[in-house]
Amino acid sequence: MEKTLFNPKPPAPSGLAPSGPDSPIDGSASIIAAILRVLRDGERFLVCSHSRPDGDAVGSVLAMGMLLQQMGKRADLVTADSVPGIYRSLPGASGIRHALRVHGPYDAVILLECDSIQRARLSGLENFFLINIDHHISGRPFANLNWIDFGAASVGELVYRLVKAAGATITAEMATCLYTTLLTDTGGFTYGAVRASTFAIAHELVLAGADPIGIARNVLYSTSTSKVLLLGAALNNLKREGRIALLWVTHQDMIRTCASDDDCEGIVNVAIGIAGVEVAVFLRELPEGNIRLSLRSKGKVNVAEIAERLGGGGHGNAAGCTLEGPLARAIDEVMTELRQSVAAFALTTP
Ligand SMILES: [Mn+2]
Repeated sequence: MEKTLFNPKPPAPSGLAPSGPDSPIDGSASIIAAILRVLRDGERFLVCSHSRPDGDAVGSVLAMGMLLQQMGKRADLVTADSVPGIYRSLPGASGIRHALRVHGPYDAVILLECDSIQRARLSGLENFFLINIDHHISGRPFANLNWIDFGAASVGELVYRLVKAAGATITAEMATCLYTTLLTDTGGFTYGAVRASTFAIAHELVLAGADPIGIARNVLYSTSTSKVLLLGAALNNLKREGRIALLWVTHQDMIRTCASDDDCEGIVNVAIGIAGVEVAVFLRELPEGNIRLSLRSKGKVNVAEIAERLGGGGHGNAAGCTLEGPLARAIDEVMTELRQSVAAFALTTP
């Protein structure tokens, strides 16, 4: 199989970026055409995303499934982990299966938001023609077709552009899924690759039937009691050192508060929300003793670089990695990296 490589250009400075949701912002027309050719020629597809799927993963998998359905194709939607509770009310969410192995036959597998095959945690993927659509800085051209655009606010934005290019209809159900990807990947339009075109797309999605208040209520105001209790445990461990904020929970905290994996999502955002903090990290002790880290930045420190040095990846504003325990050692390791990054930032800041 021939490997087609697409090299993303860095996004244009926001003041110079063409406006409007349909404007090609990165010369992506040829890769979109190549992807659509594969979709039109094939009959049966697998759509998947990373393990522990977030709002962008779930929303973009569902919208891609709806596009394929409109094109008269068969699409299996699969993730390695089940859909988090707050996204289960999305149209079609009950149709996402969770499995650890896929069989096919498939004409192509579409991987959304994955920087490698391994990120999907689904065995058997390597046997198929792979299409990779991603917007992470850590994105890699590992597939047969690669569309990596780190100027996109969400992978859902890229699916939106594919839907438009295919001449398909943005249904109310599709609009709801795509709007959710924008809302969640930008923290409610407050960080990430938010620009004028993000709002133009959101505008079109609301016109198409996405309910911004209902979606915000489902996604942002549906916190479980166990998550609030876990947040309390994390806040008890909050430490501040200059522009760095750090908080953590032990496995014992997880058991005591009856917290699930989902309940850890977003705790780091409380720490990055503190005035004067530029970079924040949330550490969680896993049952087997490893430590999962979530890093956030307000934009001056690139946490993707820090996460990559520690064996992980992500965006400049939001990244993650897993370190060996015990907790105290992982804290030392990440704090050494964070102090260096913040010191480098201070040198270049008046
Ligand atoms: Mn995303």
